[in-house]
Amino acid sequence: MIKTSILLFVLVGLLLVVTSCGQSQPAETPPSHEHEKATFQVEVSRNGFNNMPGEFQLEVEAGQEVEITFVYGDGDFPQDNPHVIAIPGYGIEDVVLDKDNPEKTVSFTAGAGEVVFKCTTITCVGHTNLQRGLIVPQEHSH
Ligand SMILES: [Cu+2]
Repeated sequence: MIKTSILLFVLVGLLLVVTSCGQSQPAETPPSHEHEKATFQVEVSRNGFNNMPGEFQLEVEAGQEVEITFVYGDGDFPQDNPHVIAIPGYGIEDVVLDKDNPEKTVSFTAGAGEVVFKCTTITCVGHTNLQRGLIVPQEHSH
């Protein structure tokens, strides 16, 4: 009798395994809600971000992968004019741009809040023109 019980137990166990295997069909590919990566190129010069001395905005979507390529824009200046770009809100610091480092790409996932980027070296010419870069998540509808 005990043997029969054990046999039954094993059989039921096997049945459960088989059933659960049957249920774990590969799921259908879920519809893609992935946002396309946002890529930007931003020239950094004594005249501001993309020559805009005031506020300069990059519009993104929350949750979106963002890639920003900063390009040194003071190559026409008689002296080297190094800039150090930081996006503290995304843990990005010390993006050095100068004649020897004309281009640098950073990437991050956009959050829901507005984040500032700016030049942190106080020795560059045009420093005050490089303090109001903003990464702004936009409301969007599907
Ligand atoms: Cu600067």
